[in-house]
Amino acid sequence: MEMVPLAPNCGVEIKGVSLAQAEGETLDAIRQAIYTHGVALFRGQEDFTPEAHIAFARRWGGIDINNYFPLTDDHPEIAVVRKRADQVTNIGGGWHTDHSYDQVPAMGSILVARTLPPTGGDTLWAHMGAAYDALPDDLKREIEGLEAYHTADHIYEEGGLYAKTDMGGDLRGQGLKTGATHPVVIRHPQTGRRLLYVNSAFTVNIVGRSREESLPLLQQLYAAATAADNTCRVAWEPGAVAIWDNRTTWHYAMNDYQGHAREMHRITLTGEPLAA
Ligand SMILES: O=C(O)CCC(=O)C(=O)O
Ligand SMILES: [Fe+2]
Repeated sequence: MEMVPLAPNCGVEIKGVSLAQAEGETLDAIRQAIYTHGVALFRGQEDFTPEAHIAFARRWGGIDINNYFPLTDDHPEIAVVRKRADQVTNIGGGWHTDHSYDQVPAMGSILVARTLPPTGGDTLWAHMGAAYDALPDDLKREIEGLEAYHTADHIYEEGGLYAKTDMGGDLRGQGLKTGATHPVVIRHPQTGRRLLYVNSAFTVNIVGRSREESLPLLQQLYAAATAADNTCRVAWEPGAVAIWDNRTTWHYAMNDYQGHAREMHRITLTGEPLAA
């Protein structure tokens, strides 16, 4: 197994492993690399079938079923992240952290490229440990001990962000109500590293402050989070798989392939409660 960083502060490519076979010490090393680098890219995984995808996720731990994305007919564990050639809107086309609106947010995801556009459709990640470390000391002091409220309702509800687009009809769960409170700075459950844990998609306000009062601080943190130094970018190819840690990273799916279809298979991995 060989590990090559994707960028100085975010992401790693892991070479010389077959995810369909990985278990035991190999799986432990993969896990550790993802906790540290935030996201790992694996190329040449042509034998990572839907069955292998599910089996690998079970070897990792629990599977969370996503409440909003369409599921594959044969495998309810697999969510379909699909944009048809005639659709304009994509899924995940803004910086976000999956499932931060759950009180026990998903640990991460395993995303497999199934149908790719001729060019474009890259995914970007930003490392929230690097983002926290780079904050000025006075801003670190200002956010010490704060908590924030997260929900997905404004994104997925009837009349919400997606419902207003041509992606609205594909999504489920419009009647669901979500809401969770997390520290603004968490410690990674495995590595102990301090991570910025607010995001522009699902974080609504700082606990004890209105949305309006919260926005200046949140926007300052969001701008710092996606500084180029914290990010990495993956250009997909057939057989590529990415596994990321939602606590450690944000991600962003580029929507620069209008007129072409793109389809990814995602399994969401169960996480644990987060603490400061
Ligand atoms: O399609 C992608 O590259 C990522 C989409 C996304 O945000 C997700 O699967 O959570
Ligand atoms: Fe996402």
